[in-house]
Amino acid sequence: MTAHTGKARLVLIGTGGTIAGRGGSAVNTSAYDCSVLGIDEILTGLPAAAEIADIRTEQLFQIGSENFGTAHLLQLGKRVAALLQRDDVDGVVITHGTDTLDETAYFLHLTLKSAKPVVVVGAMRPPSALSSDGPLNLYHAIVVAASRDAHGKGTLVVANDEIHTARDVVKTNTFKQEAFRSPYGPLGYIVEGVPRFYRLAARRHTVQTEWSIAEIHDLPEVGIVYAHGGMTDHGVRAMLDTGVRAIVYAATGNGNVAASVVAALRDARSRAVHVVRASRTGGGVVIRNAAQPDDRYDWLAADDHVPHKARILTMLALTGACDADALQRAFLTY
Ligand code: DAS
Repeated sequence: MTAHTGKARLVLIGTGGTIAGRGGSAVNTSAYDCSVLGIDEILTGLPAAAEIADIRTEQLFQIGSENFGTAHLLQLGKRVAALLQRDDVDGVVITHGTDTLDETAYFLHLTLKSAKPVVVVGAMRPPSALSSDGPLNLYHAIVVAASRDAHGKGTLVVANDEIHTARDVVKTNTFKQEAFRSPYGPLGYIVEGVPRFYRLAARRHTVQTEWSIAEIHDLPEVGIVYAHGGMTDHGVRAMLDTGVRAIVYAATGNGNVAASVVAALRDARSRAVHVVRASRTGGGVVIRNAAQPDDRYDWLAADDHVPHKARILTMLALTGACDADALQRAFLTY
């Protein structure tokens, strides 16, 4: 970067998504082409950002986030970590598709070893649409990443004037602008271009976790099986044949497992595949040994992690000690 102007020095990484999308007309708020605008083009449409920070851009990917795989997580994490190590980088903003934005943000939250702000941001409407949320979300993300107040708070997600911790935030709607919600509420707001924090994430993150992106070269495969009425064991048995290291069972209610599936999930353990009971409800906790005898079956309870966040945490936990006690501890620590 060039001479320091005194403003925060940020790197803006583009990865695609609706925030980089374009519709045929201004009324295409839900049907449009994703991942077509380059990150420079997006930033050019937001001249106010230059008043806040000195911003350098990088186009890392140009894909819908439904196509993010573990290789993308690793490549993005390693790039962000390398940038955060530099003295001339004060923070990083990542533009991202909204579909799996919460998963990527949680992965970074658990693996980056820096207190510098990292903000992940997307949009529910492309910049070409009437009342697009893209420009304001991005402006707010830049404002947050440039703020001293955002230091040490882990990876943050900014949407709809709100600042969320990556641990809690979940995409909860297919098309509405208020799609991103945290079960315990946001950490703060951005009001008139100024971040205001009101609370902190209680669980460990970034510099306090046992994982460093620098040391992770591969992630084990973990699958999710979604429970429903009339459940059979077909999904679990098919997944067992794929060689997964763990299955997150997106159970009904508070982690109930249909009698028709119990034997297949017990077979999983006899094949050294871990079983994580999470809930498909999207809220609340799954308590160890409550709905199912986890001690007896050697299964795990996901606490309040939604199934797709439980998958991220399980993949990371499996890069270290693989015994069930260590995995269960991870769900209660992070
Ligand atoms: N295609 C989806 C994605 O990239 C759309 C979005 O960004 O909202 O996640």
